[in-house]
Amino acid sequence: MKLYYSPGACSLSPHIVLLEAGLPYTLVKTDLKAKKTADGADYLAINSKGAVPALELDDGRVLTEGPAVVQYLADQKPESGLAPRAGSFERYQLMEILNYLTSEVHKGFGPLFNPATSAEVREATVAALAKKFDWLTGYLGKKNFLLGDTFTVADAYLFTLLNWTGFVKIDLSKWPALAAYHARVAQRPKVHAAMKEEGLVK
Ligand SMILES: N[C@@H](CCC(=O)N[C@@H](CS)C(=O)NCC(=O)O)C(=O)O
Repeated sequence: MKLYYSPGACSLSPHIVLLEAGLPYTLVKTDLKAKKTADGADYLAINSKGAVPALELDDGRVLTEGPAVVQYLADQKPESGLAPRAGSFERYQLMEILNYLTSEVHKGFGPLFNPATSAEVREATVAALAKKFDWLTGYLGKKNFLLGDTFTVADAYLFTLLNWTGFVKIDLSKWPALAAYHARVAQRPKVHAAMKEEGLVK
């Protein structure tokens, strides 16, 4: 399988999942502005939406949209526990939180990555994200991971999103439980390995 990624982007989530699941993969770095892969191929021909992640299977089929990609990967290694069994209530709870992360949290960061965003819009965007972080704090509660004691694909996604607070200068220490969660997940060997492969840590 090939994972099309950009360093530190939301594609870090499936990258972590590939490593946690122990699946073989190759990484293809993608220039999101130029819409070109590192070897000069037209990225729009791979994913016409122009966004990462995209997962290319060995038979050439391509799957996009982070929440779908990570569930596909987890289902290749059910014994990894990275996703509850398909069809179980717990699996719908995983989809519930993945959907929240993708539509409410991930997209909530959008204006903060746009250099044209005004100070007023930035302030409103940070205030809206703060409410999502409050909610996530309550949802996490005293659990180690989003769904309980087991690291799942949802944790790979939330970790990736919380990582962005550093880039956009949101002080995560205002949410001590999320900051502790982020630090805990960062220590997982496979998470560290993914960050290292993307050049995010030494
Ligand atoms: N709905 C997509 C969104 C993916 C997305 O927002 N990717 C960003 C990086 S985190 C991207 O590639 N942005 C560049 C672009 O859309 O042109 C998903 O969940 O996978």
